[in-house]
Amino acid sequence: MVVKFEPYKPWSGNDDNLIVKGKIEAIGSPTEKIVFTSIDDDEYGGDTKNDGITTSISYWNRIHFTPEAATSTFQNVIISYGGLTGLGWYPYLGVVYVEKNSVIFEDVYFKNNGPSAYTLYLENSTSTVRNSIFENSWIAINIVGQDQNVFENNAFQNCNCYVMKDNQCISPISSLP
Ligand SMILES: [Ca+2]
Repeated sequence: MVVKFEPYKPWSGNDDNLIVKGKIEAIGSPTEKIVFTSIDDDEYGGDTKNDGITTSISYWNRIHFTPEAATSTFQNVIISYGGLTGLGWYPYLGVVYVEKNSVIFEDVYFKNNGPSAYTLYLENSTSTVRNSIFENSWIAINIVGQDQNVFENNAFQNCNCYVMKDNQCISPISSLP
């Protein structure tokens, strides 16, 4: 299954492309992944806009798990081209924003999300991130507030910072601007 999002429209008053107050059970398989991506991403689901090979891909913004949501699961999922391309001009909360909640990420391939900021934003979160890959991200995981998250066996490729906590990059230790 492929879910494609329209481009994010700044200042539209609608920053969440998908707001979760219930539960998402996105459970794919190793051979049939569930994909969340941009409408411009012709790699999955074909040329949705029927405009040929798209060279400039517009980013959608984010999936937001609100405090009232139940525990959700992403398993064998690809999440691509979310987030924002600009940094510092707008509150940035990642491609998946978990707010006072618990989400299980297992075998999730996060790629090309938020080249200027975060991919996964965990605020007072009790989430699990396991066997997942983060590729082409500025800050792969940002932890804010209480940290009762579990991280196991994740890989990071071409990320400036793997894990940031309380505005400090804790893995790897690096000097962020
Ligand atoms: Ca296209």
